[in-house]
Amino acid sequence: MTDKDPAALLAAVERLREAAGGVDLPLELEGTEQARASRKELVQQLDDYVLPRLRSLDAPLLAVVGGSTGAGKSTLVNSVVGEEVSRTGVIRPTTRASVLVHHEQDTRWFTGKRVLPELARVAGEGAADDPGSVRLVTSDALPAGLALLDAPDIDSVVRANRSLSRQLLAAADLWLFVTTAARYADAVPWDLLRAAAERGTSVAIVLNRVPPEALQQVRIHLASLLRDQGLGQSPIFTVLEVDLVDGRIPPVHVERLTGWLDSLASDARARSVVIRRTLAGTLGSLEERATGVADAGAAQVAAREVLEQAPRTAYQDALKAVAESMRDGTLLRGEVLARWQELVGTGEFLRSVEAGVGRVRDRIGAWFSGKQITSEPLGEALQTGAAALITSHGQVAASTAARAWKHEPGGADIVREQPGLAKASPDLPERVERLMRDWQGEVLELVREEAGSRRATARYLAFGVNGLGVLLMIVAFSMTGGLLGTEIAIAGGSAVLAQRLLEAIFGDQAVRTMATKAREALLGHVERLYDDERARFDRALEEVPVREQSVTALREAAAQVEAAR
Ligand SMILES: Nc1nc2c(ncn2[C@@H]2O[C@H](COP(=O)(O)OP(=O)(O)OP(=O)(O)O)[C@@H](O)[C@H]2O)c(=O)[nH]1
Ligand SMILES: [Mg+2]
Repeated sequence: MTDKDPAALLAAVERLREAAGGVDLPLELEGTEQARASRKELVQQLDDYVLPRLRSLDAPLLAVVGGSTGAGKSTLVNSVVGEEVSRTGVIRPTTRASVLVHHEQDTRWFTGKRVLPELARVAGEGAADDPGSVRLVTSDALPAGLALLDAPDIDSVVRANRSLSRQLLAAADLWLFVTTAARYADAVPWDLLRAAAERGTSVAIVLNRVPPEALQQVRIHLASLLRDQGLGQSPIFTVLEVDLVDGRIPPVHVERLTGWLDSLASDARARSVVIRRTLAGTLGSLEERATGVADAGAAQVAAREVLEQAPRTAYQDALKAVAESMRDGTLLRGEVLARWQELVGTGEFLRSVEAGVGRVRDRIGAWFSGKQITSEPLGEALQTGAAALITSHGQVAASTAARAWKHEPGGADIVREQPGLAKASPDLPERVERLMRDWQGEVLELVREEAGSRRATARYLAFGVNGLGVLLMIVAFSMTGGLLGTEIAIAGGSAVLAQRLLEAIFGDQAVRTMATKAREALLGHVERLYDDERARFDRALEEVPVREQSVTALREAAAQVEAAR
């Protein structure tokens, strides 16, 4: 920490706290779990330690006693204080919740939520085994200005202990690391010590339970290990293996340690050096850690964009496929063709129609008059065919989009939680039917409007609005691009014939316009329907909010802290 503007630094760290808490990591991507843990650690350390420390640099120094289970942490704290403030035991691990010992004068610093705000304060003897609590104990044996916190172990099988002890160590001005002659080379403590060294945290080591005959050797070895890890400056306090008196180490054996703690407490400068060293180290680590979280947030944004795109593509493809089938005559085959032939017959009439528009005009009325059959079955067949097409492409789109999600990072969980996404909405066929009815109404309206603008001819009357509507549907289902009105002979020429018949009544320009309108109206309906279907995917994504802006905010806040520290 430098002498830059402390208020600016505090404000920047406050912003960083908000921004880190605001980053969204809801999608299960590779590394997300790790990123969530990093974010939690970052946010906790800012709340537990960095912010309170920046707000009051002169608050008591908090020394957290950490180490392996059974190393004698609680025994040591009791011995330093000269009374049993923390339970010790033979069952591993013993300590589950933390105990914070401080001088009476310092009470105000710890009763409130200034530090470790997540932990409930428990006073006195009460059962303090809830890991979410910290028991506050006052002691005259400790000097004012320094508090000791007995933490759970860092390495037992109890996961809650491990995470709480790490949280507590992250809130320390000073790590008081307790290890034993038997276990000082264990891996877990060294991983933590290395991290502390890298960060610049103030660390002191207590080498406990040392057999007198091994003292020299073990101490030298431990010192060299510490040097290797960049902790050569950390003081080592050795405590000989002795018989406990009232469960405590006799004062003479912890004299050096208590003496050092006393001098630290009474020397404002020395205390400030320890405090600022750890604080500077932590402040220096913030940008990198925040950037790591921001990167994870950015990966979420990217993954989410991919997830958004997949259903869009699927439903666009479905709409394209429907449009294509309406163009290429697919809808005019099979049942439709059969009904059409029923209506107009085959062969001769068709050939006569192809011979020329003029002749058609002359013959239509005659040809149709007196026929018993109606255009209804044809209209039915047309609509049923189109409806089936629209429904099936809607179903394909749903399963395509869901399958894409299954294979995209972060998407699999959503599909697993909402298996219904893989199928079209249950009421899709119903809605398609309604859509076709609406469209039919519009087609008839087109015919009526066009007919109304000219006199009601005999030919018009011969077909009736419904019959002409059916013809218009046929033309609409066979147009290439809709605008050219190209006379493509499809499905036995039914489209050409329908077009000729309509043209005979309305003229070719009007027929082109009507067919284009009819076609576009239907595609418009289908597009809206598919939009609704796709919205189910959008809603599923809304439940996993990922805001790019929260990532940007975190990056900016991290850079501001870096500039202000
Ligand atoms: N003889 C002797 N026994 C000790 C000493 N320190 C601790 N013990 C015993 O070792 C056992 C564990 O001590 P604790 O103080 O409970 O250890 P801890 O590090 O707090 O353990 P956890 O709370 O589980 O993390 C207890 O039975 C203590 O009585 C010591 O210096 N000498
Ligand atoms: Mg303990």
